[in-house]
Amino acid sequence: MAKTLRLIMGDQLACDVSALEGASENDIIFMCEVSDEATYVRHHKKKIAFLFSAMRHFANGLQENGHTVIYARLDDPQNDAASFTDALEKAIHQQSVSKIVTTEASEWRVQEMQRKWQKTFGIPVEIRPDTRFISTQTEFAAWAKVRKELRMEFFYREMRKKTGYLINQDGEPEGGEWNYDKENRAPPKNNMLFPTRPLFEPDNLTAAVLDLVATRFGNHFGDIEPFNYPVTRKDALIYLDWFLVNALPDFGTYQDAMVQDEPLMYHSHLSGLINCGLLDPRECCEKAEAAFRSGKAPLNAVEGFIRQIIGWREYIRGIYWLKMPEYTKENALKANRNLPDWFWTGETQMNCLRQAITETKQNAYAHHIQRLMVIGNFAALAGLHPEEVQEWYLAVYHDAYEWVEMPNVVGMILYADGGVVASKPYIASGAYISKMSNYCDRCKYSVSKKNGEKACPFNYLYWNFLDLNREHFAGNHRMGMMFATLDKMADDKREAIKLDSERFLRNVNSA
Ligand code: FAD
Ligand code: DLZ
Ligand code: SF4
Repeated sequence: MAKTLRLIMGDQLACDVSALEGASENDIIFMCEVSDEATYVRHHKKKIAFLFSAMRHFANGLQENGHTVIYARLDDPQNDAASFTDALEKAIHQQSVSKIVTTEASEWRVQEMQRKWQKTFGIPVEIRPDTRFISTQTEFAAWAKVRKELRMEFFYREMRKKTGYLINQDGEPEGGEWNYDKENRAPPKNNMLFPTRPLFEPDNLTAAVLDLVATRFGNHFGDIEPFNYPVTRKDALIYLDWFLVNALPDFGTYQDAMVQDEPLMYHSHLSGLINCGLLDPRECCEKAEAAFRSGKAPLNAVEGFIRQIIGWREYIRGIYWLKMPEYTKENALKANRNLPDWFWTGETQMNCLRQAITETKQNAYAHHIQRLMVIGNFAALAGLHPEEVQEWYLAVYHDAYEWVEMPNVVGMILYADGGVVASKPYIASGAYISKMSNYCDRCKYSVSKKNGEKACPFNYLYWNFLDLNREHFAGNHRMGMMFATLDKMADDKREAIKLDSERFLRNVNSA
């Protein structure tokens, strides 16, 4: 009997994903581990292990609920398919499939494949929208079309109205303001104690995946052990509920703070779970709003958290689909330096970068301000090539998929899109990192020194960046003050900045 095959990809692990709508007993649900997905960039070992384990648990759950699931494991000797297309071709022939139902892939690269399947396989392929996002691509494009500047803040307000999150009975934003970001910038206090996270011991299934990944992808970046991520819907919900009670109340205030050897602080660590489908963005926001309404978390924390999800996350996705495929090649500032070697080892004497990259290596995670104002800030100031930076961010984080990584890198940290995402570059000298962290106390470089071999490199690179890119930012009113300060500097000071920057960048691998 001819059958319908429903494909579920590794970031579609939700029971209500559109490809499963209307599934009947006769249908085959197909999932596959394929080497191309793990190697088109050499993903962190923990990311591959996380997804394979989550996929296998998800498949078991579907089977327990009575579905017929065909699951191609990477270590199955019969599975020689390298790509989704190869794997599907094999399954179609083996199972006499007459139709494919799939949810649109989250990435351009995979959507290109999906668009070809109908012709390649000669059977109908139904590509359904991904309803897990709050805004559709059409909605975003319509919003963007009538605006000169695509600022997140205004899109976010539309999302607040659409969802009704933190909107009071009069239709006004809760507390009278749309955005409480100004209350979310406290530096860390001394000797802060952060709540201890629940850890999820690997079960037999996860242990087998860890062995597989260690064997097949042992030469990829990152540590595989210890591995204690939640990998099931049940554990993901435990993790979310833990966050709401133990970390959300302080999430807002210390959102921009960084502390030595504290990789998570009050951050949710939910991005990987949301992006792969184990958690729904709406349920995260609704539970956070309930915490506010019952007096368990303050408004600045809950608004901040909801803004990250329905504001930044949705906006970033909108930009990706609006600007692809050209977006990947953007390089407005003509940055062309290679990534320093220590991006792959963490072995640099700049403590802020050593911390952020070492934690990335250990956990496949760094929190937002480390990604933005330490690693990203450095990448912009040092003029690293956007495509190399994109590849790095896509490979090293467990939550990374091109749709979310690319606009954050191209638009937010590198200003490579010429100002679509950011109205001015997110750059700062060492003073910012010193104010927002306790990293500088443990650094070989001195944050108070502006020039010379011992000076914090962020200090001179910051002014050097402005000097080098002066023409590009000439008409940018938000940067007028920065250039006025630069212009007031004595000539010998500006010369020292230039020479320090050149010396540092020449020897960047040993910095
Ligand atoms: P929290 O700080 O607890 O925030 C809550 C949630 O808000 C996150 O889980 C995430 O879903 C969402 N969120 C917050 N900021 C953003 C943002 N800028 N874009 C999209 N979603 C956001 N996030 C990814 O999910 N995947 C990526 O590949 C990724 N790459 C990034 C690259 C750069 C250069 C930068 C600056 C940011 C990137 N982010 C990415 C966004 C953000 O840093 C991570 O979502 C966040 O650090 C994940 O940790 P968390 O779950 O503890 O987040
Ligand atoms: C990231 C990833 C990896 C490493 N491996 C697989 C895989 O073997 N099978 C799979 O279905 N998905 C995997 N993924 C996630 C996909 O890369 C992701 O679903 C697509 O890129 C979405 O466009
Ligand atoms: Fe980073 Fe500079 Fe501080 Fe060192 S002194 S930790 S390089 S900001």
